[in-house]
Amino acid sequence: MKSIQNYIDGKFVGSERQFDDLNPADGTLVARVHEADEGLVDAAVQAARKALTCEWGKLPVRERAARLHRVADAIESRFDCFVAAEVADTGKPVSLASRLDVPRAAANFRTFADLIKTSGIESFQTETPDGKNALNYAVRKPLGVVGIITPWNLPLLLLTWKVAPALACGNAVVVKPSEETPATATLLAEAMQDAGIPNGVYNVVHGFGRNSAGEFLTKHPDINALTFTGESQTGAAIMKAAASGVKPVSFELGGKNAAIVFADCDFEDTVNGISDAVFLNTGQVCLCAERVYVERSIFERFVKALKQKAENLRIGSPLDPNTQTGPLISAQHREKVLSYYRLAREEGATVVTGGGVPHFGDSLDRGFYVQPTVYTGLKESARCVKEEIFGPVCHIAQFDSQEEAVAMANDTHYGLAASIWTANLKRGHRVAQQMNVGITWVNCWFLRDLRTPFGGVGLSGIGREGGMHSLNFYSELNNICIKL
Ligand code: NAD
Ligand code: 6OD
Repeated sequence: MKSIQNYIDGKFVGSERQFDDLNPADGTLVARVHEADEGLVDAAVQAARKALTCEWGKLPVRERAARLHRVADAIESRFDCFVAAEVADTGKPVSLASRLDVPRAAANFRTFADLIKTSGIESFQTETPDGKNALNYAVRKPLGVVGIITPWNLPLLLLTWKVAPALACGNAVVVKPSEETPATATLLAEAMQDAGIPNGVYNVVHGFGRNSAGEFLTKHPDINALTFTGESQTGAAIMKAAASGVKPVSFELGGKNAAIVFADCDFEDTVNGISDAVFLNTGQVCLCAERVYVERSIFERFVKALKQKAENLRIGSPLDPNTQTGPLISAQHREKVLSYYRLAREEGATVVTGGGVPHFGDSLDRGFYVQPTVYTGLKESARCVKEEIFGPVCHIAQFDSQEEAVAMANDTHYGLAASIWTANLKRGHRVAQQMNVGITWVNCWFLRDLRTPFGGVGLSGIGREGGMHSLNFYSELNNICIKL
């Protein structure tokens, strides 16, 4: 049986306590995972502290950047291993892991390696009271040891999104991947070794949240900053832990994202775009649109078209290159999604399509699949319209005016992403600027430029990462003022 170990100070480290890593497509055992206890988490933090004072902390920026490019090379040279590990852990289709997750992991390292070499810092010539001048400039320094905690939906993509800028800024990291998807974080350790990243710079501890590696890491006094992607409630617990040491936090949390479809949109492109926005990764992307608002004159046509898209999605084995939709991550998460499918009916929804579990007649029946689902007819106050479901499901409502659409889209405690679909770009700009979110797409969805700010407002997060925003989070600026 395969085993997945912690990675501490350049060594793979086992532990007595282990837990199962299951394949969501059929419930089979992928590996036994070694859970880090408090002692191992401490060893990882101390290894990271030591690494800061050794070779890594002294490397010139261009050499650090070169090594991060080598990490990207190492990911690319192990492409098939990363894809296979991500597919087995998450159940996502092999086509998706190959075109999104693994290429993005390499791109994350390349982007921040290049950015750290070319980024400047502000400077000011300052007039002084005695009629002379002073020069102010800032220098960028690492934060120290960064604790990184990540979820299961895009495990490698989201982990490297934080590891790459943290290392580019000269920090050492201790990462705690989701207990559901531990494999690629440990595989990344091998890429780090190939790339000549010194021992202790990248450490992995496996385990759960409360009373396990996640909590041990967030409470550790020698962590200098915490960056987290996951549920809003978990973010609140981590914030409490960070508060005692007044540690900086960066949070990318949940969403209940809206899409607004105007009657003048390019109909076919929009149906394709919304279908992706609702169903990609079986709806397990924080940016997915669970609320779709469609202008009344095209409402019926749109509902029919999205129903057809949902019913035509090829659900099946993640290993089949033609599969478009895999299972949900776990039996527990499937129960959560199915509880919302039941609730939608109780709340008076019209089931346009789906609402249940598909049947395959083979081993996939032991997997955690649900049907892609579309609802209409719910009140805006319904729990299914207010709460994040995180499955392949959306509710479609109609609107008559732009103001009404904007008001409904913004009526949420979340504020991660929105998308606007219209041929009228003036309106696209106007509506986009009224969205209370961190990211708005017009006539597209999840189109990423890694230099742009990424994050959410309200329950969707604190701070922004991406480009300079990442460099600013993962470093401290020391402003130096020189009287001339
Ligand atoms: P989760 O919050 O349950 O778990 C995320 C990570 O936190 C896991 O590694 C888990 O072990 C750890 N954790 C849990 N409790 C902890 C605690 N008390 N202390 C320390 N660590 C703890 O989230 P999930 O179910 O893995 O992921 C799905 C959620 O993530 C959804 O809400 C989704 O919207 C959100 N998400 C947000 C973004 C974003 O960029 N905004 C991206 C991906 C996922
Ligand atoms: O693309 C990214 O950088 C990013 N953080 C995506 C998050 C997706 C959420 O599931």
